[in-house]
Amino acid sequence: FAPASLHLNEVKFFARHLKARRHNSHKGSYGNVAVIGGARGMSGAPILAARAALNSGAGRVYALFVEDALPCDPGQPELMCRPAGDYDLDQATLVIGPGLGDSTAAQALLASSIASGSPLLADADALNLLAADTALQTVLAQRSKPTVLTPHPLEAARLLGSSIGAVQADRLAAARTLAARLNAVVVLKGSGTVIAAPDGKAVINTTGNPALATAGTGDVLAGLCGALLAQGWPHWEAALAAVWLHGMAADVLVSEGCGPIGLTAAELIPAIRTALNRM
Ligand code: NPW
Ligand code: AMP
Ligand code: MG
Repeated sequence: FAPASLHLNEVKFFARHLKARRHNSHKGSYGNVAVIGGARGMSGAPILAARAALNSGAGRVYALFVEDALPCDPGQPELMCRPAGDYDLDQATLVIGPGLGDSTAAQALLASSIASGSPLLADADALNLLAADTALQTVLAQRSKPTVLTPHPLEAARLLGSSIGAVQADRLAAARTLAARLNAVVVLKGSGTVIAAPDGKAVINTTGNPALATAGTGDVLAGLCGALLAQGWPHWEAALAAVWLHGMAADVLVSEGCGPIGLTAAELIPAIRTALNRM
């Protein structure tokens, strides 16, 4: 059956999931996000995801490093940066994968995250590790907590055991197959991002542009979606709204002359915050 397209009206409808900021609320009211990644040479990826989560309303955000934990992020000192082994994975919505690498420690963190009782978003290297471990795929498919996977076409191809060409030739089928097989909401990224659920429903996003074709924008999307999950959004709506807002932020920035050439992933973050508040 045909997919729906995602338009502003639907997104305004989702806004009911935005938690009202009650006068007597506190940081504990808006959820914890723990981003897990940051192998050597890729600390930027979890920092971008963690900054995106913080600026998208999560009450507390941890950046957990698989190796060489940064003492802090001087550009965003609100983040709590620490070694991943020092954190109880049941205490937060988990965003695992940005810059995670493929070390034994990374594999163990992915297995523990999947086994945790926390909502989970897996991206980037977490998906590559998952692609190489069919037993872990079975465990993932049995999770009872919300699971969101955000592959780009090559990550999707690795999970499907196919090629970028095959994924791109039928993006809807690729996203639906993965969603059904892994029992997760799947966000197949790229121009016309497809969001698919295990029951076969699927939506094609209408926002976004090639300004997003730059390093780190996927990491920002992961952090944004993690923040919505942590604030209590159901995972289908969180994935739809995150993809829509991420693309809308890029569209606004391009209209202001900040792209399509040279937009950076970090610049997306305040634009996402504005789009979220306007929503
Ligand atoms: P090509 O070039 O066409 O053959 P990889 P990665 C394809 C971290 N990062 N349509 C494309 O293939 C990430 O979080 C760290 C079609 C492309 O070359 C990961 O952990 C950063 N094809 C790790 O790096 C910032 C598409 O996939 C290839 C496509 C590796 O992630 C950067 C890339 O896939 C990065 O986020 C599309 N729409 N999109 C940091 N600052 O620390 C992608 N492809 O080889 O898995 O590498 O995505 O860069
Ligand atoms: P990643 O490859 O993980 O860094 O993710 C890239 C992000 O940018 C995803 O959200 C993609 O959907 C988005 N993106 C990349 N290229 C385009 C494009 N040409 N049009 C729209 N969105 C794009
Ligand atoms: Mg990525």
